Amino acid sequence: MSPEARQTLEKVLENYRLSGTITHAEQCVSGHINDTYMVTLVGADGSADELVLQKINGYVFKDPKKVMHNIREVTRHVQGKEISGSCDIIPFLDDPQGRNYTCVADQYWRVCRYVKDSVTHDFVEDSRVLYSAGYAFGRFQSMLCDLPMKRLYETIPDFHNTRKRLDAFFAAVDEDPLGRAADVRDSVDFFVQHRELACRLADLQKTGAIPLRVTHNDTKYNNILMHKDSLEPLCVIDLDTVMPGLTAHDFGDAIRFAANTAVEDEHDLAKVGLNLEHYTEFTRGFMQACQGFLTEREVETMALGAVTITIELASRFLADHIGGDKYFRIHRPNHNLDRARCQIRLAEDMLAKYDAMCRIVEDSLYGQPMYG
Ligand code: GN1
Ligand code: MG
Repeated sequence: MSPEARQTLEKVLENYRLSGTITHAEQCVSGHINDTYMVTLVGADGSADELVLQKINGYVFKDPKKVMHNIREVTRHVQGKEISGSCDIIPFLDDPQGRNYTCVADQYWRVCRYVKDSVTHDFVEDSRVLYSAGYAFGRFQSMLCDLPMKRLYETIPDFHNTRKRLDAFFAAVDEDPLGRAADVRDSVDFFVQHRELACRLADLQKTGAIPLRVTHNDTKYNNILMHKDSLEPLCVIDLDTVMPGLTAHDFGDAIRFAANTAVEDEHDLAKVGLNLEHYTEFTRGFMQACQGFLTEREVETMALGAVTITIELASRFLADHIGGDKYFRIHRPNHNLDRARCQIRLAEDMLAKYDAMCRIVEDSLYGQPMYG
C-alpha cells in the first residue's frame, strides 16, 4: 500500500476520533465498485480493533449521502425489531456529528467493525453456504416488508428497469464509440431475441400485478457474513443498493451468482450452466425465510426473476465493454465481454431448465426453516 493510501486511511480514522497505530492494512480484492480495506488499529493500551474502511465509488453512486440514508433507515428498522440471532445488518459507526459516513478529500468513506468469527465465501464447497445465504436474504426481505418505501431514496434510478437497461444497451451498440460492436454480433442478437421476455417482470410491476418491496439488489452469497464453523448467517453486508425493488430480482440475482456452475467471468463457456442442486439449496433457504408475506403471483415469478436479472446483467456488461469499460472494473482485456458471454450462456441454460426451476420454488415454500 502506498504511503498516500495509508495516510488517507489514517485521516478517515482521525475523523472518527479512532486513535492508535495502524499495524496492518490491506485492500480487499472482491467487489467491482467500492474500495474496501481491512485495517488493524492498535490503541495506546495495546488493544487491537479490527476495522473495515470503505470508500464509496462516486462515479456509480452520484449521491452517497442518500446511499447512507437508506442504509441508516433499514439498519434502524431491523434493530428496532429486537429479534435476536440469525442475521443482522452490518452497522456502520457514527462519526462525532452522528453521521454514518465521513469525507476525506471530497470522497465519502464509512467504517464498521469486523464481525467476530465471521467469514464470507467466494466459492461454494459446502451446500449449507447456499441455504444459509438464501435464508439470510429471504429474512432480510421479511424483516423489511413493513418499512414504508417512501423513507428510501431510489439511489440509482431505474437500477432494475430492464426495459431501460436494454434500451441503453442498444443505444451503446448504435453509438459504438470504439468499434467493438462488430465483434459481438452474436451476443447482440441474443438481446434482440429475448428483449420482451426480459422485460416481462418489470411490466408486471408497472401494472401493479406484483408489489415493490425493500430489496438489497446485490444478493451475492459473499455479501453474507457467516459463522466460520456453523455457517449460520450472521450479517447482511453491502447495502449500497438497498432501495425499492422486486423480491424476484433479489432472488434472481442471487441465483445468477450462486447456482452458476462456473465463475461470473468464466471464459470457457462449456463450463457455464445452472447447477440445479445449488439452486435448490438457495431456494429452500430463501423461500422458507419468506414464509407468510409473499403473494402467490410473486412466488410464480421467482424463476423469471433469475432469467431476467441474468439477461439484464449480461446487457450491462456488454454495454460497458462496447462503451469502453467505464462502470465495471476490469482486470484483463475483454473482461466485460467475457462476463457478458458467461451470463448469456447461463441465461440460455436457465431457459432450458425453467420448468424445473419453477417447481423447486413451489416445493420449497412450506419447509421448516433451519434457523430461528
Ligand atoms: C456490481 O461490485 P459489486 O459486486 O458489489 C453491481 C451489481 C452487479 C455486480 C456483478 C452498484 O456489484 O449490480 O450485479 O457488480 N453493482 C452496482 O458482479 O452496479
Ligand atoms: Mg455491491
